[in-house]
Amino acid sequence: MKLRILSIFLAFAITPAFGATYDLEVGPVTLDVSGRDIGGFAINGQVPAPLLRFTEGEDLTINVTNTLAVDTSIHWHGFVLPFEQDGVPGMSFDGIKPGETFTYRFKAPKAGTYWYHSHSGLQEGAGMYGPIIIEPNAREPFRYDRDYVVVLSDWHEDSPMQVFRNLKRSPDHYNGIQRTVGEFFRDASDMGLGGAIDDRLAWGEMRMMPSDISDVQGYTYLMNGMNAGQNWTGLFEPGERVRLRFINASAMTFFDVRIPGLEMTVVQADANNVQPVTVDEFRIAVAETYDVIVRPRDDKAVTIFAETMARDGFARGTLAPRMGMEGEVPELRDPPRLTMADMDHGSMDGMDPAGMDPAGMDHSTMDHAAMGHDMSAMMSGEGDDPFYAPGSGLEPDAANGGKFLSLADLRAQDPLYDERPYDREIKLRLTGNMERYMWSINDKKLSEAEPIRLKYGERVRFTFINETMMAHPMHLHGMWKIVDVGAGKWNPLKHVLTVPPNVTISADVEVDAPGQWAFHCHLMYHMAAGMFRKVIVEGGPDNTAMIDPELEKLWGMANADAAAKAHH
Ligand SMILES: [Cu+2]
Repeated sequence: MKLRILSIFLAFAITPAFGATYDLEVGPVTLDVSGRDIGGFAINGQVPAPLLRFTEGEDLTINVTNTLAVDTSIHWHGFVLPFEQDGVPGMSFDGIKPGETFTYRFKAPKAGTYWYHSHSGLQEGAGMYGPIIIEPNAREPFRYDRDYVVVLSDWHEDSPMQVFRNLKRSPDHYNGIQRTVGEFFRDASDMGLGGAIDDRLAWGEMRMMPSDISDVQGYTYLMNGMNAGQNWTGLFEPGERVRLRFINASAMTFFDVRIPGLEMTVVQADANNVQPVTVDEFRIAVAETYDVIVRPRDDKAVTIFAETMARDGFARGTLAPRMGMEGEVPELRDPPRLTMADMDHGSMDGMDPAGMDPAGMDHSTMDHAAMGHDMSAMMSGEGDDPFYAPGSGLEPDAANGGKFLSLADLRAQDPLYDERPYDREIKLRLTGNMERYMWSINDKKLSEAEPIRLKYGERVRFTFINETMMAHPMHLHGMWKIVDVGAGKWNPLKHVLTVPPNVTISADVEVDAPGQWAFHCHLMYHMAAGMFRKVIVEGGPDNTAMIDPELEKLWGMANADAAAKAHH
């Protein structure tokens, strides 16, 4: 008996965060950020939803009440938690019916910048997303004086359902940068007419349009819910270190982010600390997060400039010593153009930093900077980044000619898993038919495919082979992807792995989370079109007890939770 009391006492001592209760309400909202009132979905009436700050290891109780006329859900993006709490209707639970309250209960995961969003229908694209900060229990390996969340998002005047219908009817409906006849003839004179014609034929065979850098444009781009004119502003004292927690909560938009005049030191990616790397610019894919530290020393304002990858617009905000100040706002650059050079699906040589590496090779001694390259690309001065297909025209450059962050630069600060060989490899070809707006994995959409079955305790290598002309930010729920950047035990952990066109990237997954999990492209309309798999993890401990049963009894939670449990 004495022992039991002691153990309860210890449990309290180890978990100082007692566990607070949070109440969220999902309901309709009207927003005017594009020049007129448009209806959407909000959490607690806000777009973005309120910032949630939890402490690592905190026992969370989150009541989500649905006041909509349709089902809803909230997914905790990037969280490692029991699968019943993951918030994906049809996989983790039944969803939250109109008028109902669902109680989520789980422990806050490890410290970092995260976000949350609806996983029902296309609600995320209509405003249901918000930031989360998990405060650490221990000291962080970097210093800062203040921090701001910077939520980037895209807002369309057409409802997400309307956008999806239009894409299905005519996939180029929202693609404003299709190649024109004029461009074709410019190509013709550059390449010799024959080359241009071959180029055209090749694109036709692939059923892709040559400018499918992004398939939905015409959004209003937002920073913390404000458009460029509303100019979200964060204050600083000159000389302070400011931590900016970038979250891309867009439905469909990649951003290239820079702060002209300031270097940014990247210290975290997807909630995992990385060895600091100083850059002038970085790309943030849909659903990724990057934490950077900047140190403005002068008594003047600087612009946070988040230009879309397709260069059809930007989100903009300001860091300033005083409210009302503004920095210079740069011009949009020209959009990148896909070219056919080196786009050979048959052989992936030279553009395949991970896949060319047979199992058993010592990763830590591989020099991808040298090996991942195509020689012609190196000689043309292109191809610094092994994670873009050489000659594709897609590799980004920093606006000031400086350093642009590459996936290859990311190194774990403190590896979470021991290094070990993977047990087996699963190849996933990312596939699509742009003419019919169909997106799939291994040519099958969710409804046509068997779930991917994994065994608890194994380490599986997922090799993603992108056979389409668009980048796909692939998101696995519940488990980290250890991305093979050739750094061995220092390979970084990510929850979203972007696979650019015609590139192959591998990531290992330590299968340590029982249950059923969603695995999908995070471009909302690609997900909706079928680029999605259910992953079933078989075996392992029964992971359904979220809270120590002893404590649960002590707090009388077992009864209080009866109604919520009846939903499962
Ligand atoms: Cu996709």
